[in-house]
Amino acid sequence: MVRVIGAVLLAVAAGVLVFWLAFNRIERRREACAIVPQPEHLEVRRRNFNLAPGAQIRAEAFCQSEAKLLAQRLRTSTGYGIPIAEKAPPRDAMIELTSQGAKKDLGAEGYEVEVTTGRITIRASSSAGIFYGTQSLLELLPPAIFSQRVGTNHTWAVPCLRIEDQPRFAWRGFMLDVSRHFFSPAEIEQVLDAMALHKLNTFHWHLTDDQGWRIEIKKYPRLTQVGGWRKRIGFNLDPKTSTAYGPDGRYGGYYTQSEVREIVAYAQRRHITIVPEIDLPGHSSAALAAYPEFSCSGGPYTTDMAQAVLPGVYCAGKEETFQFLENVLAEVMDLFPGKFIHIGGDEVCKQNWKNCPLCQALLAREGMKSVNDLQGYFVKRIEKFVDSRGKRVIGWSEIRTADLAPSTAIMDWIGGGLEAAQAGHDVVMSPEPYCYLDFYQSKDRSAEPPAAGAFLPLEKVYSFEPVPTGLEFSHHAHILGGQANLWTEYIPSLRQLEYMAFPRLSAMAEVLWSPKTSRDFRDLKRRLAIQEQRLEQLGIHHR
Ligand code: TNX
Repeated sequence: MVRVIGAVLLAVAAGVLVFWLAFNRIERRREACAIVPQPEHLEVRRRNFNLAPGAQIRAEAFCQSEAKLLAQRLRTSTGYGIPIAEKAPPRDAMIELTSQGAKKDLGAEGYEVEVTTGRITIRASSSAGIFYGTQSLLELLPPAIFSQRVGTNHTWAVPCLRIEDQPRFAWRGFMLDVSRHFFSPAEIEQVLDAMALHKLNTFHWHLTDDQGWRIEIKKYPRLTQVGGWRKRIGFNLDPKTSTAYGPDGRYGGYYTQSEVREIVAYAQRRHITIVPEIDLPGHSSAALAAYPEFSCSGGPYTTDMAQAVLPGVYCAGKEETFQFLENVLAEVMDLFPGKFIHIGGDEVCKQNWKNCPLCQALLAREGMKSVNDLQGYFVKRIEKFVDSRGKRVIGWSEIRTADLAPSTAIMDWIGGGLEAAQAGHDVVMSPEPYCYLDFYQSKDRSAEPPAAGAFLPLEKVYSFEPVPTGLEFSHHAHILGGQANLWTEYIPSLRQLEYMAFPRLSAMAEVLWSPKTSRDFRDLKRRLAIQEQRLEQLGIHHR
C-alpha cells in the first residue's frame, strides 16, 4: 500500500516537473518575442522557421511595395537575395503576404502573422496591415536583422507562433519642430524609419515658427531666403553641435518643394501620413522678418530672438494678410496628400492687435468685444479656406472657439480636449505633462544636456491615458489618438534628437498601439533592452 502511494506520488511529481519545464520553455520563447509595441494577441509554439538562402517571398499585387521593403531589409543584414513573386506554387521556406482570408474585424491597420517551420504568412486586408506585419516579423528575428552590414554567424530563426494584432488608436503621432533647429531631409528620413519601426503613423512636421521658416513657397521666396536663416545657432548652444550652417556662416536651412515631395513619398511607403504645420497667427516672426508688411507695425522682425512668446503675429486687420496666408496654404496643401493641415494657433501675443488701428477697426466693424475674439475670427477665416479645398483643419488647444466647423480637430496640449470631444470635434491628445519629449529625462539636471524645464521620465510617458477622464463613452470615438512632441530649442543635432526621443517614444508608441489592459512597465523595460539593440543596429541613438 505504502509502495503504491509512493509510486503515485512520484509519478505526479514527475508530471508536474515535465509540465513546469515545458511551460518554462514556452515562457522563455515568449519572452524572446520582444515586440514593441506589444501585439494584442501572441501565442508562441514549439520549433522555429529558419531563414536561409533559397527563401522566397510571395506577395499579392496590393502589397508589392511592402514586400520590396522587407526583402531589402533582409538582404542588407542576411546577405540573402530573396526573390519576390506575385504568383508562385506553394513551397517550403516561403514568406507569404496575402489578403486571402484576412479577418475584417482587425480594422484598417490590423494583421495576422502565422509562423510554422515551413512558412511565414502575413495576412491583412490592407497594405498598412501587411506593413505592420512585416515590422513585427523583423522584431521576431535577432536584433542584427536591423544591421546595415551583412552579418555572418547568425541563425536567422523565427519562433513558430501566431500573432493577431491591431492598433488601439488611429492617430499615433510624433511631432518634430524643425524651426528652432533644422534637420536635413536625410535626417528626417531616419526619423521616419524609427517611427515606422514603432508602428507610429502620423508625422506632425512643425515647419514654421519664430526662429525659422523651413518650407519653400514659390510665390514668396523670401520666406526661406530670409526667414530660413538666423545669425547664430541661438539658445546658448555650442555652434559646433550642429552642421546646419550655410556657406555664409548663418544658421538654418529649408526644404525645397521637390525635397518635400520625396519625403512625403518616403513616408507613404512606410504608411506614415505627414501633417504639415504652418503656425498662425502667432509664432510668425520668421515669416514677418521676410514680409513685415503682413504685421501690424510693419516691423522690423528677426529670426534671432529666442523666447517662448514673441510679438511676431500677423495683422488681422489687413486683407493682404489673408491673401498671403491663403496663397501659402494653397502651395502647402498641394504638397501633402493627407487630410489634415495644422494651423498652429498656440501662444498668440495679442498686444500688437491692441495697438493696431486696423485690428481695432475690424473689431468694431464685426461687433467683436476684445482681441481674444480676433483670434477666433482669424481661425474661422483660415478654416473656411482650408475647408473649401477639401482639407481639414487641426490646431492647438487655443483655436477652440464656440463656432468651429464640425470637421475641425483640436490638438490638446494645455486642455480643451475633453470639451472639444463633447462638442463633437475630433481630438488628438498631447498633454504637456506626459507628451513633451523636450523635458528632462532625469531629476539630476547637471547629468543631462540642457532641456526644457520639466521632468518627464519613461514611466510617466508609459502611464499616459489618451482618453480624458470624464469623457462619456459615446464620445470616445472622437479621441483619434495621441502624440509625443519634440520641441527643439535645445536640440541642435539628430544625435541629441534621438537621445531625447528614445526610449520615451517607444513607450508612447505602445500606449497608442497596444491594449490598455496589457500595459506592464517591467515587461516593457525587458523588451526595451532588446529594442535598444535594434536601434543601435540602425544607427539610431538612445538614452
Ligand atoms: C510651447 S506646445 C510651445 C512651443 C515651445 C514649447 C516648449 C506649443 C503648442 N507651443 O512653441 O517650443 O512650449 O516646451
